[in-house]
Amino acid sequence: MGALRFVLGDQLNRRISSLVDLDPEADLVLMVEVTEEATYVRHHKQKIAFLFSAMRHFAEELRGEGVQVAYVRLDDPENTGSFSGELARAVDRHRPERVVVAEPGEWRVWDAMRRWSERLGLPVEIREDNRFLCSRAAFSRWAEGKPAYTMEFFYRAMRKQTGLLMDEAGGPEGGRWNFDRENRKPLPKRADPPPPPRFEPDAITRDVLVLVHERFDGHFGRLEPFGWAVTRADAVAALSHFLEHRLHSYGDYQDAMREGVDFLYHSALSPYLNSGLLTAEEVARAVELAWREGLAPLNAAEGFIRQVIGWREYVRGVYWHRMPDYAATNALGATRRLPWFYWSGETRMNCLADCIRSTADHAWAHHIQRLMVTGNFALIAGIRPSEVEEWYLVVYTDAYEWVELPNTHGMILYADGGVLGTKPYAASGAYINRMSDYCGRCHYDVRERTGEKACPFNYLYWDFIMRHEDGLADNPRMRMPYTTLARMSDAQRTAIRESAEAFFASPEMSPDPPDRPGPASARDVQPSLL
Ligand code: DLZ
Ligand code: SF4
Repeated sequence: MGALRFVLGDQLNRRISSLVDLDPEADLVLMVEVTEEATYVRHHKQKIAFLFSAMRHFAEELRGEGVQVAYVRLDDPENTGSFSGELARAVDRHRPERVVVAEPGEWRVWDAMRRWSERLGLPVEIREDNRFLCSRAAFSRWAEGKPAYTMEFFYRAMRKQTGLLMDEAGGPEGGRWNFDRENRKPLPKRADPPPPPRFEPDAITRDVLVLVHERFDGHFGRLEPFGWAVTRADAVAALSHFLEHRLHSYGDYQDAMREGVDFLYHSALSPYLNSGLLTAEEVARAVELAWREGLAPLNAAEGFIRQVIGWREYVRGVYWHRMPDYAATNALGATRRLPWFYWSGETRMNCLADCIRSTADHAWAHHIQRLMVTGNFALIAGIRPSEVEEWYLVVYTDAYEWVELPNTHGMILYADGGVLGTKPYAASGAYINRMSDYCGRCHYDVRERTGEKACPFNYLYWDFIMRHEDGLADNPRMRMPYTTLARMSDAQRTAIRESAEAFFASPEMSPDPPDRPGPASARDVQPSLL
């Protein structure tokens, strides 16, 4: 036979570089469901189900085209459980001339992949992942020698490169590159955002749901109801629904939160983008067209396109440019264990309870919940980066390390000391109160700064500011809080310190499940979840 083309679970695109020159007569496509990928961190049940079902559908589509596919199911008795093991077994079985694969999304897999050729005694061609608009090499050329990787400049270069939202004179549409200032409105009471469509599980998905229920029942999150699109056609339908029903208000309310309204005006397309069902380019072009046709204002289209061709490409670039060292830093010296409530959702802090509930229900939460609620809390409470990172990688359907690590390690936790962001995104309860309706139904009082009833975000924020005075007070973007801190009396500082200490010692912050004391980590416990 000709080439063995290995397609990983997050590479489900017919135009991916590893398939562009596929010869259906001579080549074979290999796809494998393997325990190692599902359990190196214990992914959310819906994330595994989404990917297995999308993989099985993709294999069916290829077969429908006449392509030969070797698809190894998780419950195949001969399954060795790993990418490397399954590739070796497939090479033994099919004796290809060479292996072709697109570069993976995680350093760990890349590291193994680089050794495949030697291990197999066969040429292994690792091709650039052409789903990204900026290659790893192009990003490194852009970043090399720069003292800071300023996302805004990267984004402008991407706008010029793609021509997206550029006017005829070569400038940005609307005369500005960035309309972020317009995109911070709280949600008005009367707003009633239509949720994204749900897709009824077909026979393939139902089979996968049974498998996930049997094999991964101890993993975090609810498996059902399951409503993600698992085919390209349905992902395209989800994109159309977003363009028609939510894009128009995406910009205005992208930072808003409302209890029990999980999707607001967000697209929830990230699982499809990151697994290959949709590409960044087609989604960004569709959004631009929607704006040109008058379906959405410029601040919405620009805000969305910035996330897709700016931020998303940028974090991937930083990841590959800085790995493997990037993950190892802990600039703020955070060492506290991740509280158990991140897994159980059982906390009296209403904002956190709702964001974790949404995460358990859908394996998804929107960016401001991830950044300013679960993320902000982990930052100001000083939670150990590796534990927070594992949580983010586990719980979200769209999470692969290339996107999760820079967002968590850099953007949320400032553990990279400012490679990605210019300051830590720390905020007190006032921010959450301004952008949501969470505080009205909370056990804690957002107006109180210290004491038992005070919102923990308030004293943890000021405790964070005090703890890091040495490292952060000179940062020009932190001038405001340090000016306020300088005006605080010793008694106020002591009260903050004492409230924080009492909270850290309270059951809310325990890293262990209430009925199971002792060391526990997400890897070795069975969260009995929500
Ligand atoms: C996330 C994931 C899971 C849960 N399972 C599989 C799998 O069984 N087979 C597969 O090919 N890919 C899976 N993935 C996605 C991989 O983890 C992903 O391709 C790597 O992290 C590299 O990006
Ligand atoms: Fe969250 Fe504090 Fe508001 Fe409660 S009072 S919902 S803990 S911000």
